[in-house]
Amino acid sequence: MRFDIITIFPKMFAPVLNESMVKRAQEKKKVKIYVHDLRDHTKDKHRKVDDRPFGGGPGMVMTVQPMVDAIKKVKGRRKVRVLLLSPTGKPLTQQKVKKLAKCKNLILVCGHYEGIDERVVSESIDESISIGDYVLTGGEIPAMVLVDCITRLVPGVLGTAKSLDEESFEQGMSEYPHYTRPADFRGKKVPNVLLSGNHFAIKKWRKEQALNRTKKYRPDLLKKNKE
Ligand code: 4GX
Repeated sequence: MRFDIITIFPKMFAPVLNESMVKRAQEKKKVKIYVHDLRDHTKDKHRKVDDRPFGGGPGMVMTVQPMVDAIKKVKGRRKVRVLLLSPTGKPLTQQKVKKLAKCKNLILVCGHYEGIDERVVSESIDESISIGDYVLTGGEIPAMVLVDCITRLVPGVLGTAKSLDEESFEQGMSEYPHYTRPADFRGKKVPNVLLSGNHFAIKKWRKEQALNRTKKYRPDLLKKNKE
C-alpha cells in the first residue's frame, strides 16, 4: 500500500506517522508514505495557494492550479484513487476502510480554509471522505486517521490477525471491559468471573457486558445490525 499526501503543512505528518504501528508497517515495507508540499507546485514567487471566493463571502478558497498540477505530478502513470478529506464527504466507516485497504495507491488531498475550488473536485478527485460531523481546521488530521485505520488492515501489519467474525462483532457492538494484573488495585477488584477459568461463563459475561454498553451508548449500532 502506498499513500501520497498533498498538504500545505507537510511537517505535521512525521511525528504521528513515524511512531507506533504505522512506523513498524513502514519499516516492514508493508506501507509507503510520501508527503508532498502543495506550495512546491505553485508558479508565483509568493507560493500562493488560496484566493478570495467568487460571489463574495467569508474566508479563502484553495486555487485550482497548484492542486491539479500536484495531483497530476504525484499520480504519474500509476493507477491511483484520489481522495479529498472534507466535512461534506462520505462518512468514514470500518466498512469503507476495508474497501479502501484493497487499493494499491491512494492520494490524500488535504484542504484548508473554506475549501477548494470545485473544478479541482470535478477534475481530479475520485471521492470525498469525512471522518465525522465536526469541523476541523484542515484535512491533515483526517488524512492521518485514514492512513492509520487503513494501515492496520494491510496484511502482515497486525501481529495477530483478528478473524473476520471478531471484526464484525467488534463493529456491531462496543467492546467488553478489559482487565489485567493486579486482580486487586487498591481495593478495586477485577470481576470474579474473569478469574474463574470458566471460559464459557467468561464468554457469556463479555457478550452481556458488550451488549449493555452498546444499548447505553450506541443504540444506533444495534438497529444497524438488524437491517
Ligand atoms: N472530515 N475539515 C477540510 C477544508 C475543506 C473544506 C471543504 C475541502 C473541502 C473534515 C472532516 C473537516 C475542515 C477538513 C475543512 N477542504 N475533513 N477543511 N470533519 O472538518 O474530513
